[in-house]
Amino acid sequence: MATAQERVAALASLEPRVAAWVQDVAAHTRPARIHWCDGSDAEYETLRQGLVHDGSLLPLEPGRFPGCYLYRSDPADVARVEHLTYVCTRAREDAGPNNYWMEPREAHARMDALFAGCMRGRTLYVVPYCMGPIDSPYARCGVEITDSAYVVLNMRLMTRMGRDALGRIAREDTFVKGLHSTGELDPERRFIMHFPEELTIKSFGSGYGGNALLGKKCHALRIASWQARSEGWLAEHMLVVGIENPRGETHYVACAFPSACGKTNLAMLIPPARFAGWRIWTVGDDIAWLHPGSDGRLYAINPEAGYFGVVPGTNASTNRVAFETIHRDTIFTNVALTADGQPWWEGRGEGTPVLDWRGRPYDPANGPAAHPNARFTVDARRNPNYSPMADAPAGVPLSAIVFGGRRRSLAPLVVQARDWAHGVLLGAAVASETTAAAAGAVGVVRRDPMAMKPFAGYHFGDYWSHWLDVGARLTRPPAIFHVNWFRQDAGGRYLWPGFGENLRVLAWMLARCGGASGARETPIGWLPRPQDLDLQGVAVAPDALDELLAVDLTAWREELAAIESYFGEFAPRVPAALLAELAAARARVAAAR
Ligand code: SAT
Ligand code: MN
Repeated sequence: MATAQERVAALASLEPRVAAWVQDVAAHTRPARIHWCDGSDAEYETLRQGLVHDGSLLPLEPGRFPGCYLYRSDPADVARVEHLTYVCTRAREDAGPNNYWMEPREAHARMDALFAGCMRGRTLYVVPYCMGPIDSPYARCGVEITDSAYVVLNMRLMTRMGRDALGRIAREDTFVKGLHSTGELDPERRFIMHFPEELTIKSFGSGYGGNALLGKKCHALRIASWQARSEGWLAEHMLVVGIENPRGETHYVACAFPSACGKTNLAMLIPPARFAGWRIWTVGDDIAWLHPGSDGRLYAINPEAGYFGVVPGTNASTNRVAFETIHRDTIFTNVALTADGQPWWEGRGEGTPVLDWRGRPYDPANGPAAHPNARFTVDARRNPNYSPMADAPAGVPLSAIVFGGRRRSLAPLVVQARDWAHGVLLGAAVASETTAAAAGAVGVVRRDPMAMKPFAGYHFGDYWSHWLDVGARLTRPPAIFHVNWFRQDAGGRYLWPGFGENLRVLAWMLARCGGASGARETPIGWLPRPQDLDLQGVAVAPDALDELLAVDLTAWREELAAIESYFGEFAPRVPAALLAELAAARARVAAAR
């Protein structure tokens, strides 16, 4: 058997460009050791044991949660930090008003100063990874250098990581370089910098999720959206599901909702009793790369290989698939603990917390027991409904694209766009109440076009143009919809039950795609009439339904004016065709009574 040293040498010799970069980084960061990750089970086990040994991973009660561990992040490092996340393009305008921008030389200088000597006494891990099925022409590779073993474990679960990825990198012209150090976890010395023109990411000072697992938001969305624009495809913040009807036909749908708005729940939806014989197959729960196919349809792959989902609220009735999936081989981050060492979170439905997410004796006066952005990391193949098409190199053809936001009022349960360009308007106008997935105030309405506000790696005006261009290349484009599962009445009660019942809305959409269900035309698009939705067996009061499917023209007049002034922030790069769509929508609303 090869020694660890021989294995490293063999891996390094596979790819001299990576080896040269690793040497440069090591000379600057001064690690005590360098470890090239091969992605093997044995390596995973060794790293995991190391973290258990030093106390950073806590094994959970093995009877109910075999192979599960708890990781507590630094209490000041629990979410993405958008105000510290930059897109560093040579021309400021290319990053757009939707991104924080820094001049690339200055950004490199700042980051290099932070990285100088930062790995002294630590191990530098070289993490080669592939985003997307390893043999897909649409997949793209990267290498993350990190000094966090927790990051390595998560990258192993979230990406195709190790030897095969490195082999692919050796055959390709480019790879994304991601450099990460947890530093001292000092929020004052924390930055996540993107250099799309150099296919480079530098992230310092955070060990959390989207800040540190560089394959995820940094590569698969910010850098990839930039690459996608020049290569003619789309990198989107979307789940992808296959919806199989009782006749055995499966249609694929991609849905863009902001972080912590239920993408994972929808991706793993369990049909209500009324929909016996239907099945939902998960292709992905967070990110989709979309490519026009030679047949004029739009194809999706999921660049990820695991789920980094919100834990609180997950239980047998909200998301039984996720609930069962996370009972083995799962890393929990920032959940609470019961007396017998089980993970606990608000909405788990059983057990009592004794230690909160920070490891303190649980006291409700300190807030929730589990952090509201507590997460699970688990291999997607553990999901019993993992789509047999999830690893298909060509991806899956999309029948529909669904945008959505979390809005107490205004946006109806569902509306269908008139055509692709109108759908781009619906996507560009997405607004949502903020959630705990990002640092900052929760519950404030903000515009979040295509749910990409924190993730588009370039100017939104150019991004909308690109969406229109991609649509123009599709002879059989997916239909586009907008949904809002989060409507509330005056008393703050949800009007729609959500979760599995959302299939009723999805079924209407698919029937629309096949021309088989009714709708009424309104100034904001096509809405189902109450009789168009299958509501048998669901408790929605008739007046709640009326409210869910109403179009309040006065409110929409204001909304469209607000959208116009929002678009104004992106002038002069907002495409004329999008402004024309908006003007047409305003004219329709103005003409309606
Ligand atoms: O922290 S992550 O960016 O990975 C999760 C999310 O915000 O969707
Ligand atoms: Mn997300």
